[in-house]
Amino acid sequence: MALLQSWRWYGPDDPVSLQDIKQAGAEGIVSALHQVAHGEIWPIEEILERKKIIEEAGLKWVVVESVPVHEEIKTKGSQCELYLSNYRQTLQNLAACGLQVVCYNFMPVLDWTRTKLDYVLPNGSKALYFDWVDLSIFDLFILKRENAEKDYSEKVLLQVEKRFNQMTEAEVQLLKENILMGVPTEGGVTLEQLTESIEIYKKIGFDGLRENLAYFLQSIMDTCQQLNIKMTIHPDDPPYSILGLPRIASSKEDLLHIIESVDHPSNGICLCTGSLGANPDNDAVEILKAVGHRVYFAHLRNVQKDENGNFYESDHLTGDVDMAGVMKELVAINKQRANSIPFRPDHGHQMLDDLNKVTNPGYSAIGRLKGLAELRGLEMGIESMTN
Ligand code: DNO
Repeated sequence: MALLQSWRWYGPDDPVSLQDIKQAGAEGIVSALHQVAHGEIWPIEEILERKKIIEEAGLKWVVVESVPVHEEIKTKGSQCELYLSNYRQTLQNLAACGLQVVCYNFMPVLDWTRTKLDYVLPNGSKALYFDWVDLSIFDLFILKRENAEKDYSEKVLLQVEKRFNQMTEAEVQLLKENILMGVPTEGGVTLEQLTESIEIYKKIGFDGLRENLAYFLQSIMDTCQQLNIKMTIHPDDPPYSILGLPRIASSKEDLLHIIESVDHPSNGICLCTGSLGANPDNDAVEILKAVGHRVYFAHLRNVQKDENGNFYESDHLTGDVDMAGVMKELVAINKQRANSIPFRPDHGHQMLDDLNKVTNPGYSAIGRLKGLAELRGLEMGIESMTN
């Protein structure tokens, strides 16, 4: 039984069509109802409608990515119980439609963060990029967070002012938009909202956020068990605390803590090799070995870091992540499963014809097609050598 080759589809407005996805050779679709406001119950009719569109194209909706966790739950605010009850109802509606693998994250306010969405590689294709100096420019001069300079190395601080002074107004504006963007199609946050949230999370801190995650998981585990739903937490991307916000899913220790603190088979992990790989202390193979029994979904992507910790998203097979090692382990874990583990080529370079198109950052067709093709070949090669 091979891994389930999957593909993220943002829905009918995604510039990449279901037919494109079929041509890329994926079978499974990873999708979400991005039109539903965070925290609201996903209506059964809308889930069924999305499912029908996918099935009519000859594909299968295999993972829901994401059912966003409302900030009231993450911060355990006064409306927390209401949003927990909504979350459970959404899970019930999804299961009623046959959807049983759900991805989510517990990153405060911001989802994944990059400072540049069009980093040009030597071959002319474009990649997503994260740069600490740019992040500190945002933090110090745009967000103007109190005591922000304490969170950056001397090396970064030495460059920040000079680079900021050389930036045009348009470049500053773009940096701000990139960082505040969040998930495309779901809308980002404003500077004011971010500042407010930073204050709230300051009080919650690392331990408080861990407790809030455990509370969330405890509140939904019975529902998951009844419905046979597997929750998969997405690691922090990048795997660091940024802008003074705590992050609790960044390392092997964090992920082990998460699955042990609420020790239930439905409390699972989405192994995102690119997210984890951005920290030199993380070894994706070692992490997979430690938490593999709870991995129900994988994002396969690679990153190339420089000596200052900045990174760009590299080709799927080359970069700091030992993708062959990850695949070997994933293939072995998959063999012990009743259902194939879905994986998707996570992100891809904007290349060839896609350079002339507007697509969701990281989610153009051709770069992901290339990634999927390489990963599929890698899996097949590993399978043939182990059989
Ligand atoms: C980025 C994605 C993330 C992911 C969420 C899961 O490309 O991997 O936005 O979907 O963090 O909740």
